[in-house]
Amino acid sequence: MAPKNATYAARAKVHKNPLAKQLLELMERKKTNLSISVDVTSSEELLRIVDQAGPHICVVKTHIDIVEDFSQDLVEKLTALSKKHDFLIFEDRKFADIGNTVSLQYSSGVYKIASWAHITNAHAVPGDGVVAGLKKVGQPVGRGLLMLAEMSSAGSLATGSYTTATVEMARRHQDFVMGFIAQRRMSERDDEDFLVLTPGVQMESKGDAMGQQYRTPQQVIEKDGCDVIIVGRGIYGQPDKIEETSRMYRAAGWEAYQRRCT
Ligand code: 5BU
Repeated sequence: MAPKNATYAARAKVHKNPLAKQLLELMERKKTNLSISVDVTSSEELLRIVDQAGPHICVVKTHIDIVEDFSQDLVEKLTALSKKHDFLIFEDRKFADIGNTVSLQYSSGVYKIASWAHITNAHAVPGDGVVAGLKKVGQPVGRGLLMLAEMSSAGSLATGSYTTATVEMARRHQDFVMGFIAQRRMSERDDEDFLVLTPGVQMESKGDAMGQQYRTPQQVIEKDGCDVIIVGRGIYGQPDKIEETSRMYRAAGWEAYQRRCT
């Protein structure tokens, strides 16, 4: 892996995974390591939030199955916003079934996730077949996969040897797996460079009533060596201040990255 203090630009130059390279280039070009998680149930509200946060983010993370009025029009508009503001779309689907099933869940059904989400993620619990099933669908159309190596929630079972085995699984599929959802940097090896995208980030609160645990951008990026902060309620929780709050988290994330690089 590139040294902890390597810049996104330097890592982009040599990265072999196409989606990881694309994201690192985007982060450097736009000077942001902020991803917004837009967990709202209306298409109109989702698009409004994304349009306002758009200038400040590198990734929009969705849970498309919570949108009550989902339609193909939503994904077309979201895709148009991703071009307008230059960000990638990450559907936080957390696939966790046998390869044959996940390949159908990823390509088909109501959502046809692979047709619009640049990035998705999967649990390692089914074994390598889950990656094989997603790769079969996603790789030919240039998609990337994140493995869930750790979770932000209290009492998560994704720790210790499970996390280690997840990293091993990712190593076997580096042409498709671009990195991890985790709470810290996952590898110090200099022959690999997995991106780490980290949820459970907020500056105001330490957690919620259902086990979510928050850490600050400084802790996540500067101390624990993660690459992207994922912020949900910390931004969309104040619907009238989306632009302002996104700007603030973007600045906090980028300053933490710059301190890490020096
Ligand atoms: P929040 O509002 O910032 O707490 O939202 C966090 C988002 O990240 C939400 O969509 C979760 O589903 C997602 N998430 C998480 O919070 N923790 C995890 O470990 C993983 C995903 Br994986």
